[in-house]
Amino acid sequence: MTYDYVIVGLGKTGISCAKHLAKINATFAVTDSREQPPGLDEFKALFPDITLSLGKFDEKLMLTARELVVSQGVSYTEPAILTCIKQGITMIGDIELFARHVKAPIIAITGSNAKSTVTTLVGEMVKAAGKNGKVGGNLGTPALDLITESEPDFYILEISNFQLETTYSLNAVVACVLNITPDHLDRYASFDDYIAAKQRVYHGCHKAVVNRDDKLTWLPANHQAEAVSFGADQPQAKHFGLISTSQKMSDDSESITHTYLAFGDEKVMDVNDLKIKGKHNWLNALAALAIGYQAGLPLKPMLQVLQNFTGLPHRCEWVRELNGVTWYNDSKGTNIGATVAAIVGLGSAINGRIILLAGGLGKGADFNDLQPAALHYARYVILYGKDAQLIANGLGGRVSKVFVETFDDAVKHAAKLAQPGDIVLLSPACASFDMFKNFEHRGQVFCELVKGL
Ligand code: UMA
Ligand code: ADP
Repeated sequence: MTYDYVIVGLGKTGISCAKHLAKINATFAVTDSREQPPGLDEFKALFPDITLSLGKFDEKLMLTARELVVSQGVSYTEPAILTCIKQGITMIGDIELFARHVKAPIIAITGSNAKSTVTTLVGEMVKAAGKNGKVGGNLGTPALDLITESEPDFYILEISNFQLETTYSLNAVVACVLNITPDHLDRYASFDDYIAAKQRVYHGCHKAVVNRDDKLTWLPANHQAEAVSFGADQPQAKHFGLISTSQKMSDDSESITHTYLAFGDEKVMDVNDLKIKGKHNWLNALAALAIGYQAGLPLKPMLQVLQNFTGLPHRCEWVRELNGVTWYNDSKGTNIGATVAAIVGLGSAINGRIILLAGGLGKGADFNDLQPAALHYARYVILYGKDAQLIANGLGGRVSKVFVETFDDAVKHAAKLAQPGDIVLLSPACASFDMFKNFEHRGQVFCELVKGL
């Protein structure tokens, strides 16, 4: 028996691929290295007669496929997958299946951090402009689950670097790399390979949005697409940036500085009118405006979205004020770039200091990169989980740190160490899978513990 496709991995991605392939009457089988993959019950209910091989990657089965559809959480260096590639079997992912099938324009957003925040913002802006937009991808709803009989005006997809590796036909109408800082180094031979994966989002794109302050996000030199940039400095005409003005107060030497989101030399919004806080979120707002602008959306409705957007759960999410201490849940801070942004974004806006909770799976990161922000803003760093010692080594001797056994102890210790005016920030700079189901689960447990203080 041979199959059009063999799906590798039966999590959210695998299930969405099975449903799609059934809908287009393709023949397929499924394999997952686990005996009890998350999608098992749903799959058996939907596809009782489809071949399912569990407990290991079934190489024999995979070799009967015309194409492998590999879930992004499965490393493409798995021996069974490499054997198939050597036999000339194409390896694709869910985004490739999606791109081959849909007609409506795709807005594709990637980057080391801010993907979900900006993708959500652009989705809201498309709707505020009176257009029909469907939002999904790495953000949560698998891309294939967005497909229905009627096509929307736009698909707005958050795409991870793993998904980009197996995508060839994206041809996005607007493509954006928000920022690039090291992450997932346990799955890439080098940082260059990680950058190359991100850059794939620009393949065949009509228009691009790039980060002026991060050369790694810029279009390849010979690329034809028209690029609009966002950045922290004053923008040229038709680009997005920040304009700061300082007004001398009447008598004393004091002067107050106002910062605005700007489009060319036009000040379009005071950053204090944003509900999402921190300079990194000013840049996210600018990125969303630039992407919406490239998609042809009018400015006004986009600015209204920015005035109302309170941010996503687990991204520098305000949790509680207790005894003059403010608690924030930044559980989606799963790499050092994110945690540095959260520390600086929140730390620079308070007189107190930050008590940082960090730990979990370090994914091969170099925690020296966390030291400058921790030295400047942290009163203590409370460390837990598998790579706590690795983080401690990176932080060096001058950062005050405390090791705790359990996550519960981490929260209790933070409550003891924090002083009025301080912030306690969960931004682990690590993946959560050593102690939790995922980053959402980690954030939920944190919020429950904080509310229980
Ligand atoms: N796994 C096995 N054996 C298998 C298949 C999977 O052990 O045969 C394990 C792997 O450890 C893997 C985990 O299962 O890490 C999840 O793999 P998956 O690709 O099946 O996960 P899905 O449930 O399909 O969810 C994935 C993304 N999760 C991961 O890549 C871990 C979800 O993004 C995404 O919403 C979903 O696809 C739909 O696109 C989350 C994520 O953490 C937010 N993404 C990573 C990130 O943002 O850093 C890339
Ligand atoms: P992603 O989907 O890429 O993980 P999110 O919007 O979920 O992005 O944010 C993930 C983390 O990155 C959050 O912890 C947030 O504090 C941090 N973050 C948000 N915006 C930025 C930015 N512009 N630069 C660096 N880190 C950021």
